[in-house]
Amino acid sequence: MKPRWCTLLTLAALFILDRPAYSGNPDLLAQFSDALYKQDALKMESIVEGHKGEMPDKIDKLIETALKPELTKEEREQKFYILERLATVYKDITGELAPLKMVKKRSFESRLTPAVVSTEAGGLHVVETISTETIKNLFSPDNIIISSGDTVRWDNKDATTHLLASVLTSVGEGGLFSARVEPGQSWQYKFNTPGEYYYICFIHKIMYGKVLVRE
Ligand SMILES: [Cu+2]
Repeated sequence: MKPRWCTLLTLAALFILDRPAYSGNPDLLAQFSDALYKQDALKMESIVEGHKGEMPDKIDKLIETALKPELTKEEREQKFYILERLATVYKDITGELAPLKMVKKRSFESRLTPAVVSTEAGGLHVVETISTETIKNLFSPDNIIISSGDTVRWDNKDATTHLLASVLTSVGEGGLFSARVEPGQSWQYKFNTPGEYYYICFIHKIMYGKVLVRE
């Protein structure tokens, strides 16, 4: 394990944020996050080992908890971060990847706006990268449903370079990578295989988008 400063700082911040919510109400996630903060791998494993049989079910329930609408964005991201670590330990112990994929998928989706069916003539759908007054670097629209054989073109309408579509195989299908796309330029991709494609900008890793390709 190669701890990096940013990871350690994130963990420290998560732990501090995590404390008030859980103190006095120790549960699986709280115990695990405590072990995670202490980098106590053995403890993390023993917590997962102790709940191994019920873990997929527990992870499903914990995902629902993380998606509760009353949570702030930070609280949600913190819960998903710990859940991802939990599901990773579960995968390492059992070899089962499904719960980890589900955590990543639901966490990713929690950052998107509701999906819209894109009905462009000729099957060419345009997604722009924009920055608004308040938010920098966005895909717009960020969550579209298209048909198999359609093409999505990403137009960089921003003042920064973006790597427009770096699809995460760890979350959904495929594995495509655009080139660097300078302001004013475009990049496009034809989706021939139905499935769920989750993508980020590889330069600004806080830019999230999804293309659902139907039959
Ligand atoms: Cu970007």
